[in-house]
Amino acid sequence: MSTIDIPSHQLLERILSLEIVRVTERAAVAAARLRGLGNEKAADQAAVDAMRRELNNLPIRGTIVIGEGERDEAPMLFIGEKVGRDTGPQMDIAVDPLEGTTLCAKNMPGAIATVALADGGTLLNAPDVYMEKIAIGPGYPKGVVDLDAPAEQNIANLAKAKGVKPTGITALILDRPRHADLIEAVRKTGAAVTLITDGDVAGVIHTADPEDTGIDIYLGIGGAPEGVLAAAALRCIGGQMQGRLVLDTEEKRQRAAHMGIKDLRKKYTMEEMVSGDCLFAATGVTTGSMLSGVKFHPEVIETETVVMRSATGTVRWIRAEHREHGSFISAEALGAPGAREMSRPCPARDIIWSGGRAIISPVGGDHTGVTMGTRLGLVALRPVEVAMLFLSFTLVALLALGLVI
Ligand code: VTB
Repeated sequence: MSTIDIPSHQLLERILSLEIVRVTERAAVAAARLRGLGNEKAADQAAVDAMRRELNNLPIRGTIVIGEGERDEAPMLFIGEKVGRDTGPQMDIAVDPLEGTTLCAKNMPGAIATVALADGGTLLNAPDVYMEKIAIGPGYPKGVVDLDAPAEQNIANLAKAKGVKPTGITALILDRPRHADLIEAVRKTGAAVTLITDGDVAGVIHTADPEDTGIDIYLGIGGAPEGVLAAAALRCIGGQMQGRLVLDTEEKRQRAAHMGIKDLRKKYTMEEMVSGDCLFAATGVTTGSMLSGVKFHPEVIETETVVMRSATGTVRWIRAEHREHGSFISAEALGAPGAREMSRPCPARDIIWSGGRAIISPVGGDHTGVTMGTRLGLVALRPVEVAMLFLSFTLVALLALGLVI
């Protein structure tokens, strides 16, 4: 058997840029099975489990640097956890298996599964606190906006650099009471404000393509983990970003110090948050302005992923059709409603959920299903439909019997 020789310094760029897609795809599908069920925790847990499993398949010595929390509060993907096959390069990993848990639980647009891989020791070890953020896309002179400048100033500078009036600028801001003054200040300049309820990783990424997204600048306070992930993405596609941790209690300051942060008021540039080569990937869970959500069809699960490489700035949009459902966590394993009702063994079948329907797929793990459905091949049946079918068969049989007699 022939082997392909890839210099180790290209491993990250060449091999992992496709392997990483599987990581976010699996997490997205797992979370998507629980879309709209109002259970943020379950959806997040499903994504975490799936992502962790895939990360452990990668040929890397990985350390979770941005994760689900610190070890005692997060049993999996906690900060400091080692992942990968314990072979290959040392890598720092930032994960947000379900960015926008609320969006997923409410089946609202914009939930994603996301991950960033970077050379070991190059990602900011940020605690799970808030971060003040400002971000713009590529093509502007360095320093045209600044985290410490008033919003009015930033809008005016950006408008000038773009060659438009402030009315030609749109800022994206998380819709939170803490941003009331910021929103007012931006609107006073004549600039428009687009508000989002969650999902500021995608929010920051939007600034990279204002023509398409209509977003010129991201402003405001969001999660620090999301800040580092967004910085990784922007590092790949170009742009400017600054962030500062919000360490407003003694407990947070201690946590930050414990993680090696010396200057607690430091204003980080994008290059300081992600100081080496990195890869970023995100798969849509619910359809949003950046990515389509997971689609469950009878035979196929569809996903859409964006994967970016800082080394070359390549951005790949990968629309995948998955037929081997066995490699995804099944609905039943996740305790999706109704799964328990269908408890007859159905080897080599998987149940996928689509619009409240259990769909029995011809491939996959040894889960359970409606026997009738499996015999008919690839059909979607609700329990009530199975009962109707049974009744019809019985009626026909009785009629036939009557005719014979
Ligand atoms: C943002 C948003 C995330 O957290 O980072 C936000 O982008 C910040 O926290 O999707 P608050 O909700 O407390 O404002 C998320 O909403 C994820 O929880």
